[in-house]
Amino acid sequence: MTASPTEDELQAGFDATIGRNDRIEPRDWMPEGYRKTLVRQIAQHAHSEIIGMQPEGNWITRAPSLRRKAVLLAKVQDEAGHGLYLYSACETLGTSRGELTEKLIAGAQKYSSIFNYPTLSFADVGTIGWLVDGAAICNQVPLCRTSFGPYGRAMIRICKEESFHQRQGYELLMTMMRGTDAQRAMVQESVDRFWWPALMMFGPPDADSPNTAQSMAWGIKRNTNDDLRQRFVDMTVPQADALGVTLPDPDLRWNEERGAHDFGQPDWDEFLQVVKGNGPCNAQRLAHRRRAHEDGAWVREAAMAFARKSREQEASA
Ligand code: BYC
Repeated sequence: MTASPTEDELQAGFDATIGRNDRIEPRDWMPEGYRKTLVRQIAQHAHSEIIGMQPEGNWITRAPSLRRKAVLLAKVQDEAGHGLYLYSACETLGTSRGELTEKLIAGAQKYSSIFNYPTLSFADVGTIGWLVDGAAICNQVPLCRTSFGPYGRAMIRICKEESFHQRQGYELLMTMMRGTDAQRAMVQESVDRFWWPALMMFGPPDADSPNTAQSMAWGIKRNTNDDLRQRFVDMTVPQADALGVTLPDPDLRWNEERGAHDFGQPDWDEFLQVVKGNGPCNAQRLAHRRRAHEDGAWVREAAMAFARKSREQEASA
């Protein structure tokens, strides 16, 4: 008979797996802090996908053509799918989707700050695709190599779909920029409102990010918040030039020495307020999510009853 491994041996095995850049799988031993950090990040990510359906969903009934409506419907539906993959990844860590949803609607778990801003014009649908999905791609491509298997595998499919979302947003904006002066002005006004909140999506500056160091040591995060923000700015500036829009940052310029753009800082006080629940749409987003959850109670009950009956029928057959 072999003795069960000690806590130190289990920790050493975990450290060795992380050190080799191999994946941790749900059946593997993991430190409680690692599990907790993953549940926190993946749940926030899942909630962002689900809450993120609201600002765009706002335009489904008013999309200007059947084609735009079909594209937008498909995109919003994709976001629901992303939420489900991520809740499933969380379930492999022992936390149910129901539990996480309860925490979200009680305001006890976060979701991305970006979805607390309103979508005031149809151009916002394009800007969200271009800037918000663009930022999401920058942040999420490295997460395909995250150390926890189910999270990394979910991210592969999500990133493929986000790339498609980004292109549809860019194509929408390009079409508007080739239209009338009023359409061009609508795009510029939308970009002016979304630029700074998009930069905030990457999280606080590294110096103020309490979780980054440990998450990087565990291979959960592969890059720091500031690195990814820089990557996003460098990727987006030439796209803005091609579109013919101005990014609303007087400090934005190419730095030859660094081989990267210098840029200004978002208003971090505003970020903190939005994360604390005081953004322009926080109350509206949570109220809507809470209502949808309550309205869906009968669907969940019916599905559970159906599953129970199917099991009983199978057992008696
Ligand atoms: N908004 O120590 P830090 C999408 C919180 S979905 C709100 O740097 P971490 C899409 C942070 O949680 C986009 N809260 O944290 C969907 C922490 O609070 P707690 C979502 C934020 O985790 C539909 C505290 O601030 N993407 O793109 O190391 C349609 C300190 O921060 C934010 C993901 O979730 C924020 N922006 O790094 C279209 C990606 N930033 O929990 C598009 C996965 C920070 O300690 N997540 N906080 O109380 C990540 O990569 C990381 O969690 C973050 C933050 C980079 C976001």
